[in-house]
Amino acid sequence: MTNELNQTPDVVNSPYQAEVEVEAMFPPGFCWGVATSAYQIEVAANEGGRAPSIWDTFSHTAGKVKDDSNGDVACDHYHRYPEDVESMAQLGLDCYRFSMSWSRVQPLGQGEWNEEGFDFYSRLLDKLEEKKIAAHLTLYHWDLPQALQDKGGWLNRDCAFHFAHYAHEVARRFGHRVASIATHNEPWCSANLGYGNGQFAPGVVDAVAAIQVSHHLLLSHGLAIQAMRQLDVTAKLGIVLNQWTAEPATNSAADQAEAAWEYARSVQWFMDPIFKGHYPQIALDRMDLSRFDVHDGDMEIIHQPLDFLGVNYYFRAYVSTEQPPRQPEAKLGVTDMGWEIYPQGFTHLLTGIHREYKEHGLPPIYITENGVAVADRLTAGGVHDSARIDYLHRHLEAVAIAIAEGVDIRGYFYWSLLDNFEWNSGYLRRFGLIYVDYQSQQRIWKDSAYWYRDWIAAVRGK
Ligand code: IFM
Repeated sequence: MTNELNQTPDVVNSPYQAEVEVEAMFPPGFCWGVATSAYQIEVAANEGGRAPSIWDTFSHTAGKVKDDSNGDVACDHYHRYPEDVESMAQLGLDCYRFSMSWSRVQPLGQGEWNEEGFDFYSRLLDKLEEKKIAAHLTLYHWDLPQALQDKGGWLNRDCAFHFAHYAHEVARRFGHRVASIATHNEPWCSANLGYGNGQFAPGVVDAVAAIQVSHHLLLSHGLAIQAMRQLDVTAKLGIVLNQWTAEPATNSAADQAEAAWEYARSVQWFMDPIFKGHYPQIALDRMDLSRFDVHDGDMEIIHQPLDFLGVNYYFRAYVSTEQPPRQPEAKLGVTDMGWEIYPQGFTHLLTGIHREYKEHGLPPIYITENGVAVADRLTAGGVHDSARIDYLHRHLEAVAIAIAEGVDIRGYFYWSLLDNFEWNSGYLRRFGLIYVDYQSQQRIWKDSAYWYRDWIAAVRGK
């Protein structure tokens, strides 16, 4: 893996010099967008018949969120969505990725549907249609109805079947109004942060449970795709995975083996079942899958043809077995999340999955998330976030190189439109192109928003 990686052009040394060429490397019809999620922006926690999700419970538990905040109001997008869609139109976006709050449309996660909840999403879609912005809907961005958690959540196999039922109903209502439906956002996080280290809701710390949960999430994905396919919807169907390359710190056999294992348990753990119909061999060699509840036929259910794959990229994994572990040089620095800025990894990742899965039904890829947290400061003159512009430019360049190397990438969604509730970091981290003053709910365009608008216009002008 290392040798192949080293052959990819070095993004660190090339940004800006080839600006015109890079812009021209995006094919006609490439879709430019932004992404958000329900709990992070909507939330109007107690309005419109919405019931609590696991994130309401978690964020209201003392000590779970760094600034002791919650998503009760967040960006008040539930009321301000017309203004937010207006901003998207002014940015010149083709597409918008958002998630549906399951407990808004089905408060208990099974049984009764909440019409008021569906009405909200219908009004949002009306507004997007009016502005000719294609809607890309994610069914699950981590906010499981609390009522299902009370029955065991994703550790309970039944949850997968409830999810498929929910997917079917959403597709029945909106499957002809949205451009795509993704089943899950970043199931790696739901399993490993929700159940592995407990940093995210529901806050369970149990490595074995995390593996069982990841299997149920994959199963729910397969069941949901099957359920939605029955409806003959026009929406493209897929899943969104967060991915990274795992790069060994040295050429030592130990580092190389550990990097291969890291890649297997994060990227291939989800990709192999979906595209190859089995868990990665290296994981099967290291783990005793018979300890887990995997039924005959599950892998066939998970292994459904997809119309698209969503890839979220933020950083690489730098793998060192030395003690203390070697740290990456971080030539481009780290973000406000403490994540290394490493655009080369983006190209490596995309070309790598293309190579590995193209013979296994890999569909067109959308970059469904990529973005940066910056310690933005609002001044009288605005928000001068040159670091975000630099990040964006370098990562778009990395995507362009992957396209030039033959990867079929159809769109890019910046994370995120607005500053928002950054999970266990609360409101301490800002990813938005648009600054949110949480006291007044005023939205202020950062320099990066103007830059992204002009970038999109320039690409279209080619
Ligand atoms: O804010 C999150 C998003 O919800 C999922 N992907 C990563 C983002 C930044 O941490």
